[in-house]
Amino acid sequence: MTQQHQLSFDGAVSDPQGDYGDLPIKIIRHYLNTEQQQVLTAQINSFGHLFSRPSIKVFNQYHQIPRSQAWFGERGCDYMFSSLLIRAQPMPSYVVKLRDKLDRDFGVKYNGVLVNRYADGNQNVGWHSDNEAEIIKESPIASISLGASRDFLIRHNQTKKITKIELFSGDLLLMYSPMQQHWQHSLPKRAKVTTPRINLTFRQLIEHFHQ
Ligand SMILES: O=C(O)CCC(=O)C(=O)O
Repeated sequence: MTQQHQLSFDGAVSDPQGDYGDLPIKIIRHYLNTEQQQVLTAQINSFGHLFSRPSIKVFNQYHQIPRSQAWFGERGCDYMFSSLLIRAQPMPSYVVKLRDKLDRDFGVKYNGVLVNRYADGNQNVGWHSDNEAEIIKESPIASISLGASRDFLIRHNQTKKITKIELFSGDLLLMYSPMQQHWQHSLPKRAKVTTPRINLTFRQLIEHFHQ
């Protein structure tokens, strides 16, 4: 059964700092204030024992992912990552507060969040789309940045045109359909970055997809 998300996208990009053309995204700078960023960062760091760097198969060889990650979600919202089933851990309290704020502000109730931690600019994520089968079709993805500023790249699948956006601590990036169908994104290595960054991508999952 296909479930539909509750938010419609009107095509407008309201960020005054950038022209993202026809990209189905919206960026809200300073969505979280400094205090909110600090408490969230401290709490996520206190859950360090839940973070791991799983090995995934690329071209027949296993490689540890170049960042650490943890998956938080409601009961029944487990997540398949490169053929590894990751059981949902309960969301920390400030992550719940942020999830509820996104619901109030955008009318989307997220039930899962992938948290990536990049120790420094040598850690990254390669080109991919957030198109896992358990994500509700056409639901928007909300991405929050904390810590070091990093370049975020978006590449069109056909034209290969790349758009670079710098994401700063506290920024919210909303990715709407058909972002995951027509574009890929990545967070490239940046040697000059020496401090950590945390990213939370909130997703709407089909409950009990992995039974
Ligand atoms: O760290 C980021 O901003 C990107 C994270 C990402 O691409 C993902 O979680 O799918």
